Amino acid sequence: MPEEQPRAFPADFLWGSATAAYQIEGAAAEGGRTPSIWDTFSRTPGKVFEGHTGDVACDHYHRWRDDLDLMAELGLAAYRFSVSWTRVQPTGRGPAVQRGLDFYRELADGLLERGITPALTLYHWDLPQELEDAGGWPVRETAERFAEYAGLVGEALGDRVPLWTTLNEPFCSAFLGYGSGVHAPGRTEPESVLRAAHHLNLGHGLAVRTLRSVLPADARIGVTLNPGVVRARTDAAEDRDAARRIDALQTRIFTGPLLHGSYPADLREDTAGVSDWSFVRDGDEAVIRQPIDFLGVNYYNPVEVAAPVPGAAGPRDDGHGSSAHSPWVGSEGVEFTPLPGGRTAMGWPIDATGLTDVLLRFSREVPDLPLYVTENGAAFDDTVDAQGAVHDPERVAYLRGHLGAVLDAVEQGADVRGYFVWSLLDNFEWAYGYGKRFGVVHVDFETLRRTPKSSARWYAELVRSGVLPGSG
Ligand code: IFM
Repeated sequence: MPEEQPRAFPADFLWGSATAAYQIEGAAAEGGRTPSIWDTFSRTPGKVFEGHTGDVACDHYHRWRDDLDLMAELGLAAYRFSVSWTRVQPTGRGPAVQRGLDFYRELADGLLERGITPALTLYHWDLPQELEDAGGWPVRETAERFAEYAGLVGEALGDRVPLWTTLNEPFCSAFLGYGSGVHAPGRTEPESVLRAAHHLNLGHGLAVRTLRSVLPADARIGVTLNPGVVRARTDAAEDRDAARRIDALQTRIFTGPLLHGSYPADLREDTAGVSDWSFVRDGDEAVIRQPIDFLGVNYYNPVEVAAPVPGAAGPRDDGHGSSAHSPWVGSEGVEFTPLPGGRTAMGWPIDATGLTDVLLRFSREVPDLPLYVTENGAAFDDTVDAQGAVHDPERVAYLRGHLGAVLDAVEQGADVRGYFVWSLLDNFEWAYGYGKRFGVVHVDFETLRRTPKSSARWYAELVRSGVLPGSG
């Protein structure tokens, strides 16, 4: 292997870490918080690994000051966290609960006191259960409720949070929540997937409009997607068509209306057997296409697909968990082929080139829109050694490779403004419970003790120097 030289990041590059409310906070029944769809789902037998729930999680709700001190010790410049909707607005309707807002206000102040920029996400999958009982994201009113909630949080925190994200990975909310059912609320209804995707988009558009009316003029507002990096197994027309279909479902169903003001015609054709799309009303696409200030990109791995095999039952391994129900509505037969090479503990292939590709894609598609890598990281089976240390060289290698991929994109002209490692802490990894560890900081889920892994130290040095070390 040729020796790699050290490479510098742009001087004003924003370095951070990311988490999400249900994955770390715990205190599920404190401060007036009521159940979200993830509380209900995690209590449903068989849905989450070993019946784990977010009841305690990392107990960040009580330990947030220590967690902020840890971030400061690591020299992090930004922290991406999400607000638990039911902590702020328990029923998803009506006035806010002051205690809920105060928690996030104090958190933001604690960050600012430590010189860390707060980056707030409004929705990281924890829909109030009451709104799900009223129909959930497949129902239009949920979009309106989301905008109302965005306004409450915006009014309360607008003076101290400069970076705002409406949704995190709406693909997962719609396709895994209502299609394959591996995420909350666990429904398996093909048309609901498309309805949910539309109402998430609409909720984003309405929320951006509301936020613009309550936030200071210099607040920056964006959305975070997990766009698919979908490669065709061969150059054959059928395989390329399979890649086009999956790209439409994972990415363009969101970027179409969000960035360009309309749903792609091919997506509507592919799904014509599932829905007539009459839930899209005149004017909706214009509402969805609000000017935004940045696009957040979450990246973990690429996928490779091929044309449906006659008689085959659909995806072998689409990387989104196992279910008898395909999330790929209208394209259920597309085959996902396993990729060679290393894998993380999630079974996800390790291939950093996809991160360069996805950043360059958006840099070409929306050249004036700044990009942030709002999540990137890897789960490995970390263990604590006899000295109490956690050495995770695979994660260091993963991060090094992917940060090199970010630089490759920057050097080819992509306007990437920052990077948030997923995740600060080991946490509740959704249907995998506490069985998968993504943190750069180890959490002992018995004692809740935090131990920075060697990757945290490696990342801290990168943040300090702004230079990706060479391999020599
Ligand atoms: O843990 C999740 C996060 O909540 C959303 N993006 C992917 C991560 C790893 O699966």
